[in-house]
Amino acid sequence: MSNWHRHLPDQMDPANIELTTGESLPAVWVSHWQRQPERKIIHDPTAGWVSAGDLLDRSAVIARRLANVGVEQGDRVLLSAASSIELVAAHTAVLRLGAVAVPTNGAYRADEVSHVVADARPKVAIVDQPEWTEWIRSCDSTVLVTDPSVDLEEGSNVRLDQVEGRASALIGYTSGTTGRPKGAVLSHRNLLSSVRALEIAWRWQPEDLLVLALPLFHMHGLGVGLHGSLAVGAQAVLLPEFDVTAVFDAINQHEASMFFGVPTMYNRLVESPRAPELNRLRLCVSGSAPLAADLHQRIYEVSGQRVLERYGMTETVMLVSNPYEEERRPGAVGFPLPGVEVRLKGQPPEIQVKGPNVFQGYWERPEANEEAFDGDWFRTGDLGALDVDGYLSIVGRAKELIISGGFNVYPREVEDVISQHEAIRECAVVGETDDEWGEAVVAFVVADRDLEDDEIKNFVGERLADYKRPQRTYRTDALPRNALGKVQKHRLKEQLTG
Ligand code: MCA
Ligand code: AMP
Repeated sequence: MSNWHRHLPDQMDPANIELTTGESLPAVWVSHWQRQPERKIIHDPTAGWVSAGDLLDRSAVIARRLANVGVEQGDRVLLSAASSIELVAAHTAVLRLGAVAVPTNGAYRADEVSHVVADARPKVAIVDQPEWTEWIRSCDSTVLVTDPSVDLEEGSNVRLDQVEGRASALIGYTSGTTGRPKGAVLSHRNLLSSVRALEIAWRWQPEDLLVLALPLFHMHGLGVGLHGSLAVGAQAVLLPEFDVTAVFDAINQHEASMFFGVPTMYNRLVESPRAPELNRLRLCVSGSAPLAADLHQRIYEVSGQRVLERYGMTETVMLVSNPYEEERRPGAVGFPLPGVEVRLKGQPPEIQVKGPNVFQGYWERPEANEEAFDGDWFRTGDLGALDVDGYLSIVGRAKELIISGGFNVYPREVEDVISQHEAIRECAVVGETDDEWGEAVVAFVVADRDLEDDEIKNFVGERLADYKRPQRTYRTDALPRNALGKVQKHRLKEQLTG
């Protein structure tokens, strides 16, 4: 299925769509910056606005500093910090140098950080949490750790913006069924073709101003929000954390036109007495987790805003989107974006995808790559259905995954940690339907003794990111298993709903 025309403005011919011509992300960004150096492009609450010319200069300085400590094309640079202009300058510098950004979730604890460091082997880490220095160095003492100002000595001139579209730009860590995150390697072409498709489909214009409260260490905030704004030559206002009042204030103060968020954010925005202010925006987009049809409707009722839901993945950037002009159908994710082809294969039908947006494969994981592709189709692990009008819906997941507030949690990773607890004999982790988080992580345990409510939560929180902590723990005498001894998680979920 590739009915891209559903996304195109009337006069645009699908045959003439050229998403990339082999250029890199920074080549596109820099061409905007050079053309209008005085234009204000990114705002953060501490530094105010940065102009295109300033970002051009600042990213060049940082690129020279990184080059001076030995970072070369293809080398990895880990980045993890709250959103700020400093972080944007560092990220764009890494890409201008031809190095590969490894954005890393700031909620990670020591073991999770060590895993990324050991796997990606970055030359430099740019981080804003002091304890990460110790965690990174104890894993690999050769990594140079610096804060987002990247206050290093500047070397001589280096050639910037030289990489080609097929070069690697970013490694996004995402887990598989094994629970240990794998690095999805995305090229400049992958990332650029996806934002070009969104530019067309969402009518993204240089006049647009995006309120960006998503973290810049996952694809949604970074690969869509930031890269898109820079590639279009539009503006973005960064919020270092999501706060309902700050979002509405930013919409008003900056006369914003767009907001991108996960359903949990919309759930909080719609509860606010200021919810009608959402109608000042030209476009509200939701993704990363299913947007409940009744939340979609509630937002419309209080604000007149029809949220546009889209579907993406770290490995594929953005895949499918509701149309801008036709009906934005609640409960559906819409049509494949320009350049993207989608098919449903197997029983139950799995969503498979190909296109210039599909990643290069998992970093140093040949076996995982074998499993992830069916010929040249990438297997998303999501289950889909098409309605009579051709809208795609996500109806389930073939992969074991919990999505809590837009963050992915792999049950196996949490189970491995709970199993280390001295009182636990066995455990199983599942997602429980939850009004605020979409799904909440919960644990079923067979334990030797009574457990305090927060005991497992705190035990996991010391070892894994806070959003992976089980919000509730249920004690049971035995876990339901099939004849082969495999835990029947669907039966545990039935207990929760029944
Ligand atoms: C925070 N907490 C969470 C989560 N976030 N617990 C479960 N799930 C979460 N997602 C914990 C906090 O540690 C805290 O614990 C308590 O919940 C309440 O914190 P609060 O301050 O209310 O939360 P918050 O800091 O406001 O965070 C909520 C959030 C955040 C803004 C919705 O989760 C978020 O930024 N989500 C976006 C994730 C995202 O960018 N996903 C894109 C992935 P305690 O009270 O014990 O201290 S990319 C992707 O999926 C693909 C490509 C796609 O399609 O986009
Ligand atoms: P990630 O690995 O963080 O990139 O998460 C990708 C996964 O998020 C997809 O495989 C889907 O399961 C899920 N996802 C993203 N967008 C949506 C959406 N609009 N509705 C339902 N699930 C979504």
